[in-house]
Amino acid sequence: MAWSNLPIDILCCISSHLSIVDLVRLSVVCTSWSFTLTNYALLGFHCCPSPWLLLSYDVEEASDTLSFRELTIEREEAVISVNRCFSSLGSHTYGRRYFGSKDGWLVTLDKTDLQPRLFNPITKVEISLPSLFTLINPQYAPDGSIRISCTGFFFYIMIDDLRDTYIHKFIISSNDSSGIVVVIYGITKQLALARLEDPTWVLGPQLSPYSTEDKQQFEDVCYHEENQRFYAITNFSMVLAFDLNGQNVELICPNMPNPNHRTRNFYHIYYITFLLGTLLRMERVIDTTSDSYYNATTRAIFVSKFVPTVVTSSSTSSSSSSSYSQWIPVNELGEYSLFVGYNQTFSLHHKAAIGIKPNCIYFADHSSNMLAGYFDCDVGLFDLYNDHIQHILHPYPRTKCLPSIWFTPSFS
Ligand SMILES: *[C@@H]1O[C@H](CO)[C@@H](O)[C@H](O)[C@H]1NC(C)=O
Ligand SMILES: *[C@@H]1O[C@H](CO)[C@@H](O)[C@H](O)[C@H]1NC(C)=O
Ligand SMILES: *[C@@H]1O[C@H](CO)[C@@H](O)[C@H](O)[C@H]1NC(C)=O
Ligand SMILES: CC(=O)N[C@H]1CO[C@H](CO)[C@@H](O)[C@@H]1O
Repeated sequence: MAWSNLPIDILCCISSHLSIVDLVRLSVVCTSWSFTLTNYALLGFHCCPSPWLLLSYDVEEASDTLSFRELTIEREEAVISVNRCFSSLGSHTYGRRYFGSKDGWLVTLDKTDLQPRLFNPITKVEISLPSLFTLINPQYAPDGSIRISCTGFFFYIMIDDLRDTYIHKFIISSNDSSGIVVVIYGITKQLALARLEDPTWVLGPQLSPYSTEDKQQFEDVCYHEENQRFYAITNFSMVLAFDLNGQNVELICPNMPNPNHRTRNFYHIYYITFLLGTLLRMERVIDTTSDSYYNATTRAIFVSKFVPTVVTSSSTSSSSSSSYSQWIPVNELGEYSLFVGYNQTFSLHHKAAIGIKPNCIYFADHSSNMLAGYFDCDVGLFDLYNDHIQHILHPYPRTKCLPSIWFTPSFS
């Protein structure tokens, strides 16, 4: 049989062992393979997922080029390797900041109309979301700043800084017309939701019915496909679940603040995700002793799994029963690794994915302050087997720049 006549099932099977880059190479071998692979999405071809890093020092806002670094392992250490570059992207990227999302999508955001878009750099498909100005409702001051009211106070922000200080993270459920995007935004890190084709954002669940801590704020959100709900965690470790309309809010875990959450020398960031049906919380401990705005460094990441309400009733009196939920430490992610940062948190299986170590948490940049455009250069991995931290990039002082983020290329 001629190579060009290989049955589709065999091509499909081969593709599942290839990286996306090799799959693209395969598609240009001959017209018949090209035809098959162009219709790839319909046939359900899947290549190996490979995490890429969009490095902040490769990002230039006034540029129509996007370049990603691949990850590999050399002598047991994770390193960044080949550069994958996409050029001539024009208005898809020009003047826009990137946020990670999922399944090959980036969220891009410009400064002037604050209108986020989902963009897939591989397929160049782009989907617009409503402008975040529909949410913020700013008042313009004569000096070019804007006034935003927040819990009875007013803040003044230069309009140019709004995007980089005020918008923290986007989490998407799916890319079809029923897809919902949640944004974490504002000084007090609140939630809002939009359907991909909606004209406006609507406010998400509020903390007030569940907690009286006014200093509480949302830190991360994840989406659970099976029960079609979002789960949001606050910096007091409280978890709320809500449906695709932001309704039917359920308190999953009450406040359980870590007393050391924010000390002079350390602060903690929570991330949340589901792995094999279990709700996991990652607590990233960041050392700020170097006392510099862009040198805060990750020292450890603790993973816990959520054990829902256990009802205990005392044997002496049946009326005295108490219920409690718990976070139980976990030091085994099986063959998986997790990726956290300015991104939707995600997990990859090390045998299914290319170039990653198992049982690790890969982390990327974060911000330890609210200064516009200052991010701590802090990219590396934490190995849960031996609590070893490896930094992939060395901290370097930077002036205004955008954070590095994880990305998994995909055709979907
Ligand atoms: C949560 O964040 C707020 C605002 O940054 C801060 O004032 C508060 O101390 C944090 N709470 C905890 C438990 O870290
Ligand atoms: C950041 O840390 C590096 C080494 O860890 C050091 O060389 C550099 O001077 C520090 N920069 C600042 C601004 O503190
Ligand atoms: C959304 O994702 C699905 C697969 O998850 C894909 O088939 C579809 O083409 C995507 N839609 C767009 C507009 O990219
Ligand atoms: C930019 C980026 O890192 N995006 C990743 C964030 O998380 C999703 C999974 O939810 C990955 O698929 C993305 O590639």
